[in-house]
Amino acid sequence: MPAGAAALTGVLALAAALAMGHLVAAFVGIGASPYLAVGNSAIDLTPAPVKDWAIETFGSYDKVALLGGMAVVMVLAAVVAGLVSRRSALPGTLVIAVFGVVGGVAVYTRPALGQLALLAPLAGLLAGLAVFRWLHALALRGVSAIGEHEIAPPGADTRVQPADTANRRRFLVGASGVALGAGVAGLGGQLLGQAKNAEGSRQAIGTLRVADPAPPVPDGADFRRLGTPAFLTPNKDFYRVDTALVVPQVRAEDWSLRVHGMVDRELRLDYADLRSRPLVERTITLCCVSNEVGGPYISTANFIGVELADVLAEAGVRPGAEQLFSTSVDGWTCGTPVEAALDRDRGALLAIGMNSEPLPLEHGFPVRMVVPGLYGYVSATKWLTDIEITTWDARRAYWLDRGWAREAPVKTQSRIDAPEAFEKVPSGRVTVAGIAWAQTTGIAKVEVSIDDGPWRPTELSTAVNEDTWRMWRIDVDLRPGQHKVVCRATDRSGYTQTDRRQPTVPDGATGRHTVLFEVT
Ligand SMILES: Nc1nc2c(c(=O)[nH]1)N[C@H]1C(S)=C(S)[C@@H](COP(=O)(O)O)O[C@H]1N2
Ligand SMILES: [Mo]
Repeated sequence: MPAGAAALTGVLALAAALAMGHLVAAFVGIGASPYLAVGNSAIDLTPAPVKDWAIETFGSYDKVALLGGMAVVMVLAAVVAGLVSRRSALPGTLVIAVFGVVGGVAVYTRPALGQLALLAPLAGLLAGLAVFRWLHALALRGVSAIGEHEIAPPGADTRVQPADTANRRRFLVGASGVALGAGVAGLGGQLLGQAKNAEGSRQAIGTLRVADPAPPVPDGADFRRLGTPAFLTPNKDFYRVDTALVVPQVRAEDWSLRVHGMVDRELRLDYADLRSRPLVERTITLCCVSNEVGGPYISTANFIGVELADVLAEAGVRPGAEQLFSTSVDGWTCGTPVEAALDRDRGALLAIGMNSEPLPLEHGFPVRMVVPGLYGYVSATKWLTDIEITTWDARRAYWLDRGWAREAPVKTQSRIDAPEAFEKVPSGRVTVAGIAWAQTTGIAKVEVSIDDGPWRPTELSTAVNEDTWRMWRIDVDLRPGQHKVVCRATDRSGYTQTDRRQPTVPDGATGRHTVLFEVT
């Protein structure tokens, strides 16, 4: 096959693969575009000095430079893949497969993309393979015609020449078709993706001006050097629980909230409206009803938003209303007791910010609910779009039909973070540390029992507020061997967490966290 046709075959297969991947990504989340995902992974994997150099050299064009550089490298690789496939399609097929795997891995390892995101690199891979094999076959057909022509005695067969031209034309028509198709698919993906580009919308929001900031978290609020979590959970580490396979993409500009049902005035709020109200910031610990005793589904953030009670007062909640039935853009629903939402002491928020940033997409951008003291599934609707004030009988929220309780206040609990289960620690003085929480009440004390011995009080971290977790620690002298530690929290109402074990269904696990470890 002529070198030109071979190179063109490689390049067009690449174009088809990237364009198809980009188009499918417009539907499953533009971050799944193999081109962008590889680019994003490249950014993450680039050593800091190189990154700094790129930013210094290219300024705000650093990403354009990266994507351009990637394009050059990929086109060169595609040309080579085409050239080494002049006899057989196998080498090029292998190169495309490798590209496909790289794209797939890049998409798979991107944070905040669901499994469906893999459809994009998969579609790209299939398109690349199909185009490559098809154009390759077309190009080879032209060649076999030329071959016949060359071995035929001169002047013996003049009809070969038209056949050769016809095959060449067929290849060129096919190649143009692929180029056009790839162009349309790529552009279509780009336009569709931009139209739904929630991350772009989020980036454009800028700083949220908070009228009433949360008090700074004091130094002694955590024992992170002893193994507890940091008091404020960084957004990227904040636990995530939801039913969304693909993170819903809502641009702030397109968002609105309808508040209706048993109200005097139906409200419709948009993002600009919400943002222009006096914003408050509250430090709140959120946790999930699916958290096992000792489990990880608990985190703390500074949430920024407007008072839910203010919005409800504006709408005028009618007597007899029992639940706030909220719905997210992806159809998930949640029922929150009206008293909890109206209770100003509790301080529920329509949150638009988290740890000084606009909400991250996976935590509900543009707007979510946060109600201190209630498990997330009855209070913390992400990607919120509708609140209906109604009765318990009129509406049933998502998890109710799946065995979970209608009302689910957070249970007083505690967890051991250090030592870890089955950890080997050096003998002598051993530090045991962990967290405890009793939202809306506050932690009064945490005790531990070592090897079934007496309960011993632990030192508590500086309290931040009653809606947040509190850290605890104690030093114990232990002989070498196996040891067991159990913890229990008592809240400010005087209640000590029960040792009765109950599973997470229907309204949250109970029991006491126990850790076995070894002193060596
Ligand atoms: N739209 C939507 N909101 C949701 C959920 C969901 O599945 N969909 N899950 C809820 C549950 S069960 C919890 S525990 C919290 C978790 O919030 P996070 O992912 O920001 O930590 O979100 C709540 N809000
Ligand atoms: Mo949850």
